[in-house]
Amino acid sequence: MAHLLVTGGAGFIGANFVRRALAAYPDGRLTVLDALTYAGNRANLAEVADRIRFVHGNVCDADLVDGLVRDADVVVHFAAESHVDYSLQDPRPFLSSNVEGTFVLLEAVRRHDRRLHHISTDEVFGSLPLDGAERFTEESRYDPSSPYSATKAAADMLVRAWVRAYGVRATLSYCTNNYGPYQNVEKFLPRQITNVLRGRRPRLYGTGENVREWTHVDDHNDAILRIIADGRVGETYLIGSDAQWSNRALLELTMSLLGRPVDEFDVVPDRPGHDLRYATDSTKIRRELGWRPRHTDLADGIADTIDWYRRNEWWWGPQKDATEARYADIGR
Ligand code: NAD
Ligand code: TDX
Repeated sequence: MAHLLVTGGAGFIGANFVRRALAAYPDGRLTVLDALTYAGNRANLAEVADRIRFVHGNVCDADLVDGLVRDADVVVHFAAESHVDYSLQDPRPFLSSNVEGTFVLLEAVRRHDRRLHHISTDEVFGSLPLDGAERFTEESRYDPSSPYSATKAAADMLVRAWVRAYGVRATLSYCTNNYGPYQNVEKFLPRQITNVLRGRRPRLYGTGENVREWTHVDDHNDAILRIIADGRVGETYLIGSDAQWSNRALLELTMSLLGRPVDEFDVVPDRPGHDLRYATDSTKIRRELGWRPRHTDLADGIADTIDWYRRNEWWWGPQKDATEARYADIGR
């Protein structure tokens, strides 16, 4: 395998990607660049620490990035500020990491003519009406609702322009909501699971009717490996499992899997600008690259995830109080 440079490889999806890429290519070389923000944790890579080079640094550091990109063949760009609620509270780090960081990386990739895969999100397409069968496609119009999704959209626009203007060899993918091990306790499922494990009540925003499509992190990462291997340069790919659930229904499922009464949660004030529904049509990657989600039973996937959080309180425990204190500040 080529030498991979993985930005954001100490975060949730990036660290799962690193393990998956090394399992798929046991002789591969892999370098991780990660700033170790509150969301990055070297413990996420402990099992593979002796098989990778870990560089503690920022994607906005042009000199550092230039040298790392020069030494790599393929760059997989996960590094980003990723939490919508925090972006509403303080957008600045999102502009720097998500927009400027992508710019710095693109310039290095352009100088050294390296292959880039850029990780985006279905959130850049905004909100679908709750009632209706419409789904996002690769042709959907960008219409972001939060500072997070606006900065992800801006980064995508830079990547698309660098492909057209400079012939940069890049692909982009837009995945739906991920779940699985090592997800930060700020996100919906880990927050609710760890609340219950700590004897606290889960917190549902607003009516809870908002719909998200849940894709297992390993399915997302398998799709990325397919795109790196066989994706067409300049193309964009949606990645989604089709498992669309309202937050309320998903919370009830999670409560029952935790062995708790399904209505034992609090309703809290809604997120401003809360997108109503995300749903994707991922026909393109299925047809062109033969990708399929393997985790097709969401209840099974969540049961495994609950089990992981039960067994790994050493991992999430230290973050939990600070995360809930931050939520208390914003009243959610
Ligand atoms: P995460 O917050 O768990 O991890 C982000 C990682 O990036 C952390 O390790 C952090 O330290 C690092 N990072 C942040 N800013 C950096 C910078 N300036 N320089 C270097 N490293 C930096 O996020 P995640 O959930 O793993 O998401 C990874 C990527 O996938 C993001 O680009 C996100 O937009 C995208 N995405 C996430 C989801 C999801 O459901 N979580 C879905 C679709 C797309
Ligand atoms: O406590 C909560 N209660 C609640 O009802 C939290 C944390 C969230 N929610 C709702 C908001 C959303 O409708 O649950 C849904 C999921 O929330 P998040 O986990 O914050 O995810 P979301 O805002 O949908 O964005 C996620 O998917 C796309 C990731 O955080 C992004 O990084 C990714 O791009």
